[in-house]
Amino acid sequence: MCKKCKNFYVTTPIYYVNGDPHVGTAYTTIAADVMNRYRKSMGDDTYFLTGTDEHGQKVEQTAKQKGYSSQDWTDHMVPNFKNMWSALNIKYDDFIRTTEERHKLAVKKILNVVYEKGDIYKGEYEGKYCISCETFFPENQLNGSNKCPDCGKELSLVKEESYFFKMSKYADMLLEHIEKNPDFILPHSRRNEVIAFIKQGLQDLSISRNTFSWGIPIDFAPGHITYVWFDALTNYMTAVGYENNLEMFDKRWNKSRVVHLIGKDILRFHAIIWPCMLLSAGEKLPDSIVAHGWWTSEGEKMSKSRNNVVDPYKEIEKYGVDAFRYYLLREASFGSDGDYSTKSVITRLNSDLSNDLGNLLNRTLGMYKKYFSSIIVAGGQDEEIDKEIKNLFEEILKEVDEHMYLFEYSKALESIWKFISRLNKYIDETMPWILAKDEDKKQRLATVMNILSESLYKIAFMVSPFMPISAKKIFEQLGFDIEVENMRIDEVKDWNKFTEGHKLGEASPIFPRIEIEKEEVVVKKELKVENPIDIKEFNKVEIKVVEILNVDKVEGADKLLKFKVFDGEFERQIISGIAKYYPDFKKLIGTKVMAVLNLKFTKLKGELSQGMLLTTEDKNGVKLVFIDKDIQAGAVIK
Ligand code: ME8
Repeated sequence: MCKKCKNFYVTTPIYYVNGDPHVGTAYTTIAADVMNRYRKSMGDDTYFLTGTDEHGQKVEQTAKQKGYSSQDWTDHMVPNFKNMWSALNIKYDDFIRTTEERHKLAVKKILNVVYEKGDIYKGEYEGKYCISCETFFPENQLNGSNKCPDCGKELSLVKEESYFFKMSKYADMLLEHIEKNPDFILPHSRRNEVIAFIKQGLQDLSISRNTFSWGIPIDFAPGHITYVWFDALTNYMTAVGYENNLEMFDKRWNKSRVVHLIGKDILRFHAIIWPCMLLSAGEKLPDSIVAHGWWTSEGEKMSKSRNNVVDPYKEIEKYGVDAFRYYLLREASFGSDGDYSTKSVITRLNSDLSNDLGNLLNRTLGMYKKYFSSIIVAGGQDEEIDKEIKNLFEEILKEVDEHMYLFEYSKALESIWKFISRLNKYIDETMPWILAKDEDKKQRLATVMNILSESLYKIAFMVSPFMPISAKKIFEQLGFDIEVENMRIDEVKDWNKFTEGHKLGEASPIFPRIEIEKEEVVVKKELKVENPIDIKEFNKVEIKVVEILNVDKVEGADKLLKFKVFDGEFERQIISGIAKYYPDFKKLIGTKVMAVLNLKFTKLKGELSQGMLLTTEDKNGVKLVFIDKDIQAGAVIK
């Protein structure tokens, strides 16, 4: 692991061009930008890549629907991404498009290397495919359903000649790598999910398609194009010279800390398929794959039909770019899901930015102006409380660095705000307004005011990766003209910036308070049924009340619980993946819940499952659907 590596390479997923960027894609891109700026400020030699994923059936279909050729459609969509990233103040080093020549050559190269290695063979693929997720689903992941387990959309049946990548061959090597490299998958909580998936047994991967043409042709397989994920994942190497600049590749891939930031939806592609491809190609694996959680909007899944997709342009118009960036990274901890709601945005921004940081700046500059006409005056010896502030700063720097190493943005900001709160308290404790009344205490007053001013300088530095524009404004109000992108940690460690005679700037509010009643809290929604079914279809599902007779863990499967239930006639065994939500699962014995009883029986982790317990899920987690105890087991739910 390249923990001390001074070269840092961060990537976002390359986004599909079938739709416009939105708050979800903005989130990952902002997170990557913040991390890139942070590492640069710590003295690293950084590289930041984003881009667009332009091939595949989904893009081809969208282009057709819109009346464009595939290439014209992608050309038409790319500026939407670039413009949004520019509006969000994203400073990437490269923007890759998978239709570029350099990428096509890189994909050809890796395919040929893997083929030469003997890891690709010809076969036939017959099975289900989700066009929306561009994913093949073997039957054992579907339990007889024809819906995509990830996005819920209808699956297509694919039957075609295909070339397969021997992914199964690399399962053990990958497991060993994951075990030996604890930071390979971050946050750590996501590691087990990947390990469990690999341990279920990896299947070889179909990596070519021959029933449509929007993709990269394969040299050794005439008539076939590359499976879009095999194509897309390679982008991370293309951009750093895999095919055309070996010197760059050595520096930016082999000798860098390589980090892929992604959403949890595409963790398996990055933590399983991609490393297996690299193992086969004989290349270094990325150092960390960091999967963040999912954003909902006002408590609901974001979707066009619900008309509740958060549009970053509107948000930055209302609150400003920096506030938007800050909110996203502060509100949800990076691995967890977050809910974007107008109320929480306003509450968060008013409390953290206007009250805590804004007030500290205004109070400090206001007092300096009042007591010393905004000209820095030399202070005296530090007292205990001043030393405490200085020590706290050292601690905070360390804390922030530890959190940022693990991509814990929210915790890093929390640490910075601990410093801000302490300083607000420091003002109350040192009471400059009292010191100002006493001529003999002028030097003490200057010491206190200098600690405050210099702390603000340090705060501006610490928040600059998150809020570069505001950081620059804080510096300006402190009397410094600084390019925040060029600032490095060594310049802020010491307490020596505010020398006698330095003139502070003018105070003006950087984070104005947002009045909640003025803000329109209107989310336009239209009542629409997304996948209508008729009553006959509904009646096919047998849902009944069952009584839980016993519950146990399933050996070797952390997530699963094994229920013995009574359905009014028979005892059944039902396996349910809810162990995490019921640590005291024995308490469930005797309760009555809802279950679907006419699902095909299936085996999970070798255990027979004769039905499915119904659950609900919201931001607090998953819960069984409990039924009044007076209702008998076997009662039909209709
Ligand atoms: O998957 N909350 O592209 P994509 C948080 N092309 N993040 C979200 C989100 C939400 N509601 N919605 C989307 C692809 N995202 C492939 C990637 S990489 C080699 C190929 C973000 O356009 C999140 O980062 O569907 C997620 O992983 C990504 O958008 C998916 O973007």
